[in-house]
Amino acid sequence: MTHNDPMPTDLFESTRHKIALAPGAYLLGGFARHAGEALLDELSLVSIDAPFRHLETPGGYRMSVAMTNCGSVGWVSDRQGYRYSPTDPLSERRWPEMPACFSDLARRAALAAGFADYRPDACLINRYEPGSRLTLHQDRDEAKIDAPIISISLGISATFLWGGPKRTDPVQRHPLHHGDVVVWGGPSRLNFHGIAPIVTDMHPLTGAFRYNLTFRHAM
Ligand code: MD3
Ligand code: FE
Repeated sequence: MTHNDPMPTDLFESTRHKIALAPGAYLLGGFARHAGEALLDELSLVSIDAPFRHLETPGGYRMSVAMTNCGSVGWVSDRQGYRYSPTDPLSERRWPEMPACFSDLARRAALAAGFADYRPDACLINRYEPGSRLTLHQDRDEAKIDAPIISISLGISATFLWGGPKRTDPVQRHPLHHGDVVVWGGPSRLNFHGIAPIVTDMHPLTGAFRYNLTFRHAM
């Protein structure tokens, strides 16, 4: 190689827009953009079998984010608490299978962030409309807490809030756009995080909605 050659940043995938947010946490800007249409087509098939619904929190509140799942288990909430369930409580059938383009993309994103052989068993799908928000929380219902969580943002943009290991730690804001992928592993895996209330907007592929896929090693 001569001194003029471009730097080979990554042998496997373009990670030109890889930003370290925290130890073990990376934002891969636009990593999933090329797959946006395919992901949204599969998402709409999943939601025919397992429709989006507003879950109830253990405290009795209706979540403003609508959710569904695919994979061998799905995240659910009701008056009993939060848990992973192999069946959809609405239909009492198994959740739809995780589409191959979902698991492929999650696996490639994990690899780009340094996590080899990522095999998620759960994909929670969140649907946001204007005003929907996710208050600061930790994701700690997963059995394999050392495996990273991978998030793919689709549609209109959002402001991601992320703090530290304590609820009272200072919160930083970061915009998430269509096609952005976040990989949360290592020491930041249990950090508090959320989504600020969604501002009205339009996206050519999703209209007034934002979708977020999160991949987890739940069982
Ligand atoms: C930081 N979803 O589903 S994804 C969730 O955009 C959730 O729908 C948000 O938080 C969304 O639980 C944010 C980014 C994310 C996911 C998991 C994390 C950030 C994280 C786990 C630990 C720390
Ligand atoms: Fe979360």
